[in-house]
Amino acid sequence: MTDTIVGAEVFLTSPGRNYVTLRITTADGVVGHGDATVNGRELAVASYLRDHVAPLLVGRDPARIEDTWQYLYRGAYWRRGPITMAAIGAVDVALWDILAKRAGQPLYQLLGGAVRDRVLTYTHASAWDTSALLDAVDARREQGFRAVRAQFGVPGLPTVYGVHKDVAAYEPAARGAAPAEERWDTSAYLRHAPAALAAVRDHVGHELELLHDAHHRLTPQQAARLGKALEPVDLYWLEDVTPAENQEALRLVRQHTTTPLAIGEVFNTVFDLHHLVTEQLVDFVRVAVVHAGGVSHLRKIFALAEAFQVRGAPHGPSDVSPVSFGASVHLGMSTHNFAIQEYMGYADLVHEVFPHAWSYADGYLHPGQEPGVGVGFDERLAARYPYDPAYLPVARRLDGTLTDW
Ligand code: GCO
Ligand code: MG
Repeated sequence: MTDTIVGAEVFLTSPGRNYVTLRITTADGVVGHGDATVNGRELAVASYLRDHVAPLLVGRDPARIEDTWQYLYRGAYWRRGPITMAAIGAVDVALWDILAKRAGQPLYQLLGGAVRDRVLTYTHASAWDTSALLDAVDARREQGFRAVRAQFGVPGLPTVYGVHKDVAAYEPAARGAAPAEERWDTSAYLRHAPAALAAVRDHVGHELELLHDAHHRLTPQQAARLGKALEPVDLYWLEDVTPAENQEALRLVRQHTTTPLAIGEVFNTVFDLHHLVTEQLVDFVRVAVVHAGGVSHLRKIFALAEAFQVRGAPHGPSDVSPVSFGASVHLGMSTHNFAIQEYMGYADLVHEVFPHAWSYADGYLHPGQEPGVGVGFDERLAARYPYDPAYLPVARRLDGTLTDW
């Protein structure tokens, strides 16, 4: 018997930070959840879903996941881009959630079953100066993490991506009606980064995997120099060296360094990265379930990558909600070329608003055995924390020119 979608509701909540959640309900009373959070643009994607997508879902068969995906993607005409793809991603994950619940199986079983026992994860360690950074990395090792991303302050700069001077927990979006302004100087960063990362490697020895995020700020030539300088540090990856628009930039970087490269958290479709994959210009693609059209499209991206020995490693900051994070862990469980899942972690309240079956232990994640994605949404608790405007910072060079944050 086919089921029918009878409702699609959108919820905005801010249990410490903003999330956009979609709930799809079927005539048989099955409920599926999806995440549509786009950090700093939450209202736009909520309206896209409420005003343009929800009315089209009612009456459709929830099991026709691929057809619904194509309908929303091709049917919009103005396709691709973060808002459209996050909206489609939320619908896609909610429909996979419904399908797996109806089957009485955790999602990974429907995606081909487990190819591993558990999913390797990495988390963040950051501190303004090197000695505090070593302590921060040690604290992550004590929590069992086998891979850690290290970010540090840069002498002469008041602020740096990934590091708060005064508090240990880093959250890039700040509350308020307009973005904060930061200062940036790539030369100062390039002078400092190799020594800072070498100090971390010396401290931890060779057992721990180390990662670093350059957050889109370098020219191809600067990126090549940094990659080369970091070769002795033996990074698991160097992330987002150049801005997203220019796939060709990575050719030059690749010619000059064997440091593994990761990119993709701001990419939304396979078309944003197919040259990077087919020419083997990167080692890891970091596209997130939420920002790239959900489980259906991310599977296609990873399938393309598999043919070229490129591995999947989805974005998992606090602005990816526990719903799409859970879906990502199911993909990790069932996708052969899935390498590692970023896990920035969530405030306690976020775990309460989104009770979940996925779990962390000893450096690894597991999606759990609950039917579906295994992530709920406590609507009443969420309603106590209404949307609260917050923005990612913008960055200016020392002369005041706006640059990539
Ligand atoms: C990462 C990212 C994040 C982003 C954030 C923006 O690697 O986790 O770079 O920290 O900056 O998700 O919303
Ligand atoms: Mg990043």
